[in-house]
Amino acid sequence: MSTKSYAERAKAHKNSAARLLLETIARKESNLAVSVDVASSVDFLAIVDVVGPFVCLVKTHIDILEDFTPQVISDLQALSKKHDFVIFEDRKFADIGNTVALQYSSGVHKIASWAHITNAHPVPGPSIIAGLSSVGLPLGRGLLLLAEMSTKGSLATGAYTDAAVQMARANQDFVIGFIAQRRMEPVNEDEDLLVLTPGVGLDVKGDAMGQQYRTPREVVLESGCDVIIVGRGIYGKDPKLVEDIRAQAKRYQDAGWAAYLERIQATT
Ligand code: UP6
Repeated sequence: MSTKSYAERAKAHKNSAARLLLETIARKESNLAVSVDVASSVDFLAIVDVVGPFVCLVKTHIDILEDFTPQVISDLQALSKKHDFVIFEDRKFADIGNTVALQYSSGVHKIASWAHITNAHPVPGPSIIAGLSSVGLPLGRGLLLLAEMSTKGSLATGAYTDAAVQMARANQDFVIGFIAQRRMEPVNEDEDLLVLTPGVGLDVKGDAMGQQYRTPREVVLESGCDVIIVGRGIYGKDPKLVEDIRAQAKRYQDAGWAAYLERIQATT
């Protein structure tokens, strides 16, 4: 369990993307990330604008947008400045180093040019980090490894998760942490690998396709995670119900922050 505040950790972190995230969390008193998984660019930008004040980070699946143009990225970047949030493209890279370097830098989406943070499955081994860092490290980007997943029957457990942690430890210039369900205990005081956790919901326990939800309190206080990632819990009723989305974002921000304060108090 981390005994340090986000602000203290920001000062000590060596990766600029991790520092930016930790500073933003501390400044906005929000460990909430919203995952904006909708297919229309208009809906996407409208939701980002509404949740922006309440979040430290916006998580995208940019390939979901059916009317994508590069203008969406310019608009997203403008909203990131307006509301002070970090951008994480949840690309879940999973190929050989040469291919992921091309997927990260090129194609229609040019992810490395705008996403402060992206992520990868450790399944190909350390070469996936070499490929992605060849593009992202010179740009000051950060990478998360999927050490665990929120889904029922996930294969990312046990020795696989342990190997992901070892891969992260060996590449801490570029790997800033994990997508996981719990904190991975550090080997020493200097190690600070962040844990961003999806599968968070206050009202339901799962969906019809294997997703499993835990509460912000379970995730942040009991499991020691750093950021709660919430998608449909915030905009699921109807992406056009702006007042409801705002209220839900505030509700999750408050729940995530209360759990963090309780954790810090419990450990000091
Ligand atoms: N996500 C998970 N579980 C994982 C990894 N990633 O749910 O282990 C991502 C999904 C989705 C978001 O791709 O974008 O987090 C969760 O959305 P939800 O809150 O609407 O279920």
